[in-house]
Amino acid sequence: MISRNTFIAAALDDAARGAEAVAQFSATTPFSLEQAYAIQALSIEHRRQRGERRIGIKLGFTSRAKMVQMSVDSLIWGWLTDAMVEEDGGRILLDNYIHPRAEPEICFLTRRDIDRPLTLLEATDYLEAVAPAIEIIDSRYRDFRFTLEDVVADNCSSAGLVVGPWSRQFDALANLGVVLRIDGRVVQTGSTAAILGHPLRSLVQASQVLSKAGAVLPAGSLVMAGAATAAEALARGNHVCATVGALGSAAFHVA
Ligand code: 0L1
Ligand code: MG
Repeated sequence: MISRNTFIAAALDDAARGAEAVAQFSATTPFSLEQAYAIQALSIEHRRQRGERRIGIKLGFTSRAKMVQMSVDSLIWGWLTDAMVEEDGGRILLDNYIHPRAEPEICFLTRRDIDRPLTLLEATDYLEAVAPAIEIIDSRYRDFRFTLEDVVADNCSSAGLVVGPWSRQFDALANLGVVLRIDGRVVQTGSTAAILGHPLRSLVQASQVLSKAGAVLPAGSLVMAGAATAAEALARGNHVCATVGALGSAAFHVA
């Protein structure tokens, strides 16, 4: 008989592939956060078996705005794969998603293996570059309703990412203005300071969660630091642009 973890992982993978929502699993039988990360690992294994490659990790709920929007109070993390990357300035297909939302983020490119918990002072030594980015989240749960355990099992709603121009402006990161525009209209504003007080703290947190999971993030990986604002729902025809101060912008069309 297959285990419940295996069943949930396969159901979430099917939901993502078929762009069809499922009901929350914790509503029938609650499961622990530890079990949720085990389910997440199993669902990533499905992607790996289809030829997808892990390219980094994302942190979620790193700002008050996101925690309040989704009524949770803990930082979470999930895996990014090569199949999730969408081209900057390109178009995404709405039909590939269930009910996608966009949130403005910062993306880090690492230059050394992250194989132990880092301090804030060490963080920039581990970085090759930083870029403005947009995360496309797409909960596999109906109506975007989930518990913390559900969303972790669902790889933290990870669905797509668009990464803008890379630079090495690490000193500027503390308090950059963040603006999300849809069809030219400003829909969200914030500051990079909203990401754990300083986005580099996301890298420190990333190193801690990886160490706890017994995982090493190889040099050349991406780390999505988390959103500075709440996420916005997407509709066909939208042009979405996130600007992060001097780092510049990332953008895409929804077709
Ligand atoms: O901040 C995040 O990226 C969390 C994503 C998971 C929750 C959500 O779907 O909003
Ligand atoms: Mg995010």
